Amino acid sequence: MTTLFLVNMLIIVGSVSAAIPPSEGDIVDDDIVNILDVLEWATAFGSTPTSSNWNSVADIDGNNIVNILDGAVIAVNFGRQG
Ligand SMILES: [Ca+2]
Ligand SMILES: [Ca+2]
Repeated sequence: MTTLFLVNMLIIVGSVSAAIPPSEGDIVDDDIVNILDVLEWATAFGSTPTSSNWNSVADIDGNNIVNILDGAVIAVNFGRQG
């Protein structure tokens, strides 16, 4: 009974956390935070909405500039898989 309950909880928790949203660093939305997301962020680095290299998804904290704070979110979540 208790074991079955725990297994069910793990399944529920696992399914809820299966996908990583772009807001947690998965800019290239493939459910893993890796070098591709870093490259996408680096390409947009320093950009604002009027820049030719602007990428709204890379602006993770939504302050209209892609900078080190957005990169920090990627760094914190680097290696995570959904
Ligand atoms: Ca990714
Ligand atoms: Ca930002």
